[in-house]
Amino acid sequence: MSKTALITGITGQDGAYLAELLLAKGYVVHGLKRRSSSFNTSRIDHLYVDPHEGDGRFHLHYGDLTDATNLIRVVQETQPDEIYNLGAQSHVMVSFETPEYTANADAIGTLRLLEAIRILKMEDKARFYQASTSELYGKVQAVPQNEDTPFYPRSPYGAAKLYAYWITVNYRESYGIHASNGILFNHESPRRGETFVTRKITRAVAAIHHGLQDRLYLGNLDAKRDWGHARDFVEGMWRIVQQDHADDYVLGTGETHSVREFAELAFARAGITLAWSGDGVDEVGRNAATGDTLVQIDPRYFRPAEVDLLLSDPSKAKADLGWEATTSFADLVEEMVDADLKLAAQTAALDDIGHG
Ligand code: NDP
Ligand code: GDR
Repeated sequence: MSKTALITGITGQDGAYLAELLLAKGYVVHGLKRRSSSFNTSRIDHLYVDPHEGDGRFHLHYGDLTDATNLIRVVQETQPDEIYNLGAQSHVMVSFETPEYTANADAIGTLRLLEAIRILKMEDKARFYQASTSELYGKVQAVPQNEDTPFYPRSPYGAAKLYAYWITVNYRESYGIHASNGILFNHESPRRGETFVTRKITRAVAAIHHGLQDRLYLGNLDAKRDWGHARDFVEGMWRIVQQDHADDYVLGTGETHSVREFAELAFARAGITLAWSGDGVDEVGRNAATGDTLVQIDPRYFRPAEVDLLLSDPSKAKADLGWEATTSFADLVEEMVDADLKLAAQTAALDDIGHG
């Protein structure tokens, strides 16, 4: 008998990789997608089988984490063995603009799903995975950060995810639900949303390379992140859910790099060496060969409170799950730049024939 999974956030970066992984393992996969006035399923369109053309194992349901009755109905109809709660307003900077909505979707949304399990008396059937985050560590208390490092969130997003983390622990301890947190450090891919810093950089590098853009505006170049590849991390999520006993795990690479280093490597992949000069908001990154300014600081991208340094200690995941990140920082940057160079080449070609 194949297992059934329900994924919230299936249209996002991780949802798409996780759906692929579970389908490859023989699961029936149900996903929650939001109604939108334009198509929002580009990351998962390749998985969809038109019901008129075949009996696929991949099904989408309209829904939203802010809508409890919808969640209860979808859980009841799909009877999942495993629920992966990946849905969230996931942008840290945007959470400062939309703190209440972020709390509603990311914190109370998690509670609504857990309550759905309880209301439907599925405590013994449905295992639950919560997409927790290294943003919980926030203001640096210690490095490297592991499952015992104290939390100190630095954004409405981090604070909402803190509630989601603890309510997941609480429902495990109170009601015996197999509920686990994956405390995941940053993970990226060519499918990464365009406004996260890695993808913003790789798209700009590609656009600059093809003459479609002159300059890239960034905020804090000195923030350091532990960046891995999303494909590795969804495998870790699945392994967490397969454990006999639910628990909380850090997943990360154990390496940290600055935004500046990411930009240097990304430009280098397109054959451009960056040379930095100036200080603070006046710092610029020039093309070392031509002197053209390619990177400039825009203070609009500075956050009201910043997370300066994230560095994981993923040793518990290695010991208990046999999980390790397999993609190096350099390979990640290369894959992302190469994918965006291809996309930019298509745009440039369309521009050339007057379709831009
Ligand atoms: P994305 O932003 O790419 O995807 C978020 C998903 O959540 C999208 O499918 C989005 O739908 C959906 N969503 C947003 N709001 C709601 C809502 N109110 N109801 C239902 N669905 C909603 O995020 P990632 O794939 O990168 O991350 C997945 C999860 O993991 C998130 O919870 C994120 O906070 C967390 N996380 C991510 C890390 C990372 O580095 N990527 C690290 C640690 C945690 P739509 O497509 O319609 O916008
Ligand atoms: P983060 O990712 O906040 O770590 O959250 P993001 O890529 O947005 O920022 C990383 C760091 O880069 C700095 N930065 C910029 N960030 C953006 N977005 N745009 C810029 O122009 C820019 N310039 C510098 C930021 O200040 C920050 O320090 C991601 C999300 O996926 C969360 O959902 C997830 O929980 C965490 O990773 C782990």
